[in-house]
Amino acid sequence: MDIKKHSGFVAIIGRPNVGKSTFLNRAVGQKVAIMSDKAQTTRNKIQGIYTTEETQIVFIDTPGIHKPHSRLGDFMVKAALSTLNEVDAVLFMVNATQKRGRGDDFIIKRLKEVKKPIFLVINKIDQIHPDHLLEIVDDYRKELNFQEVYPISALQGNNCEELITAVSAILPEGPQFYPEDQVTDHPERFIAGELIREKVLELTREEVPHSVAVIVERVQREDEEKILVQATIIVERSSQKGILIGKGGQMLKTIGTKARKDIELLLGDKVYLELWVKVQSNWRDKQTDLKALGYRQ
Ligand code: GDP
Ligand code: K
Ligand code: MG
Repeated sequence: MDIKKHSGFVAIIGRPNVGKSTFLNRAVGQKVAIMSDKAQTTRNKIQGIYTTEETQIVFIDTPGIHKPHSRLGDFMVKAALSTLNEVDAVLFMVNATQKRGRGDDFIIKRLKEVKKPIFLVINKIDQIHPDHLLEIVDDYRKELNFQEVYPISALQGNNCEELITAVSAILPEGPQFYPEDQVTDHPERFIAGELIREKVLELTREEVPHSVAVIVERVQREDEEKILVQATIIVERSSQKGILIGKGGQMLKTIGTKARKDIELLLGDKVYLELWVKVQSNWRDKQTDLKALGYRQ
């Protein structure tokens, strides 16, 4: 007997830091979206692909919807909103440890116009007392109709399998879109750049804001054992360049070492990573620069 195959596209939406990337990475079992405790680290639509014999779910990690402050911000909001009309289901992720806020309400307003099944995913339940759960569910239920409600911990894994199974069940019957060993359709170059950016945000704390971008110029096999990766970190001010390089180059070295380890996991080979830092003021507002950096509309 043939196994019935279901496949489809599922958007994950939620305000910054609710745990979208963490869930996505857990679902596909590999690091495809960067995680950070700072808001708005995910800029592009990253597709994580979950494949079993019966199911293929192509997850789209939408950038957090927020009030735009620049061209890049505006781009991110538009990208997130357009995604909602192209998918088979939407996961609306909220943070169990925070009250419903303006960010959630902004999304709810948009979701009211979405005709696709919406799952309410209440994340970070590892941090709350179970008694509070019903209250949270009611609070969102009075705003929107949900297909189903799932309390999860993306970090610890609780209920994630169940959520994936429930989502699979409502996807249309049809062939799979991607080969089963493919977890993302983004080029490895892009992910490598995201991994470098993740380390920058992690290690520089408040000093270097989100104005940092990373361009991976080259990913090239050097010999049988080694892959050369060359990348440039772009900042807006020379003071930020100083911070990134650090005393005697120490900061850049640490960023490089940490990023290299992750890129080695990604590429499955030894990596030689060369990093540069370049100042380019106001890149966020220059349309041409955005295109050059790969943020296509
Ligand atoms: P995103 O902005 O929605 O993609 O959120 P991230 O996946 O980057 O997560 C933001 C922060 O929340 C990170 O520090 C995660 O480790 C943390 N986080 C995500 N999921 C959980 C969870 O289930 N429980 C706890 N305690 N923390 C979580
Ligand atoms: K984040
Ligand atoms: Mg994210």
